[in-house]
Amino acid sequence: MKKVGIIMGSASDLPIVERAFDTLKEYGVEYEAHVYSAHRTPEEARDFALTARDRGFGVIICAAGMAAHLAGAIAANTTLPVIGIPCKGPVLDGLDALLSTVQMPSGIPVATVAINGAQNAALLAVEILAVTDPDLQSKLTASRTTAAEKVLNSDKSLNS
Ligand code: RP5
Repeated sequence: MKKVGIIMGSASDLPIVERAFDTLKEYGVEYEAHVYSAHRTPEEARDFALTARDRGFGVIICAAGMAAHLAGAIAANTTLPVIGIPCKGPVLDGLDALLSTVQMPSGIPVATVAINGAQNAALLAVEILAVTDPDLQSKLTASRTTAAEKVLNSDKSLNS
């Protein structure tokens, strides 16, 4: 199975990104995480993107806050799918990172999840890998069934 690459712009993003680690572990998906900054360590970020496909990665998740250009900078150097997590920073409630990540000009896509949406980023990565992995697809289906049952049980308990 292909691996998921997870890059965060700063160690300060780790508390948000940890949710993605947990989700990938739940699905038994191998991942490799790094702290690489688009502006503080541009060479390392670029090298990761350039070599990721040959090193067995199938998708890359990038988490960054403020003027968050990490996902775009990674996407510029790979044709692997890139998922961006805009991280909430000390000002503007993460709107700065959201717009910086989601508003990619045409030609270089970044699939952007919600502000701090690390779980969905991981799930989207799993869904991408599941396109060619029936076992992973079965796990995703089972998880959706469990989630639906939980909602329906909540509904039932309201009216009993
Ligand atoms: C971004 O700037 C990082 O992704 C982080 O969210 C934000 C602040 O970084 P630190 O100053 O905490 O290292 O590059």
